[in-house]
Amino acid sequence: MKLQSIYTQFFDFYNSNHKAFAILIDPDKCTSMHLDRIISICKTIKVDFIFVGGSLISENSLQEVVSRIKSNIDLPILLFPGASTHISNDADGILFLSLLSGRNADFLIGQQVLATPTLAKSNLEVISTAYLLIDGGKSTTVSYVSNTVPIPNDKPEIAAITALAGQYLGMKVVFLDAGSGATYPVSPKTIAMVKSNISLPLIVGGGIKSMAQVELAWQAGADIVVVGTAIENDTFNF
Ligand code: 1GP
Repeated sequence: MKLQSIYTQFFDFYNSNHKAFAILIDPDKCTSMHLDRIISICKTIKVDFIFVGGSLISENSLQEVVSRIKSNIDLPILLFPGASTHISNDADGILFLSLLSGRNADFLIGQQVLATPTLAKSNLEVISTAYLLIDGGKSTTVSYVSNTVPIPNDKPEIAAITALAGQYLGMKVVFLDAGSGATYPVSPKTIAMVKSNISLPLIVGGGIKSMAQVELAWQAGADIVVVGTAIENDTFNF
C-alpha cells in the first residue's frame, strides 16, 4: 500500500542528505533474466524507485512489464513516457515530461494534451517534470525521436535558466538527461549549477555506468540518480 505520495518522497530526498537511486526499465528489453537481475539488485543495494519507459516502446510490452514488476518488486513504479500512449494504470505515477530543452511543440505540450484524457481517468500520480536533454557525447534515440537538439554539456548556464523557467512555469521536478546510453553523463558542473538555481527535486540520468558516477552526481546536487542501460547490459560497476 502507498503510504506517501511519490512527490512527497522526492521532496524527502530533496530535504535530506540521503539521496535516491532509481532503475530505469525499458519494457521492450525487459527479459526474465533482466527482471531477475533487478530483483536481486534491489535486495543488495537500496533502490528507491523503478522508472519504466523509453522513447520507442510498444504499449503491449509496457502493460505486461509494469504488471510483472508490480508483482515482483515492492517499490514505487513511475512511468517515464516517450509518447502520449505510454501509460499503464498499474504504475503508481507518471513523470509528466515537457521537453523544455527543445523547441518542438509536440513534446512541449502536444503529447501531454493527448495523454490527458487517459490520465484523468487513471489513478496515477501525475508529476509535472521539466525535462532537459543535455549533450552526452552522442546522438541519442530521444534526441532523434523528439527532433530536438540537446543543451551543450559545457553550457551549464543554459541548463540552469531553462530549469528555472520550468520552476517558474510551475513544474514540480527537474530531470537532466544525457539520454539513454550516452557516452558521458551530465557533468557535475551542470548538475551543480542547475541545483543552485532551482528549489525543486532534481533527477539526473543518462550514461551513468558505475556507483562512483552515481555518487558524483549525488554530490553535485542530484536528489535522484537513474540508471538504465548499464544495468540492462549487466555492465554496471557497483
Ligand atoms: C535515459 O536517463 C535514462 O533516459 C537512463 O540512461 O540508459 O544511459 O542509464 P541510461
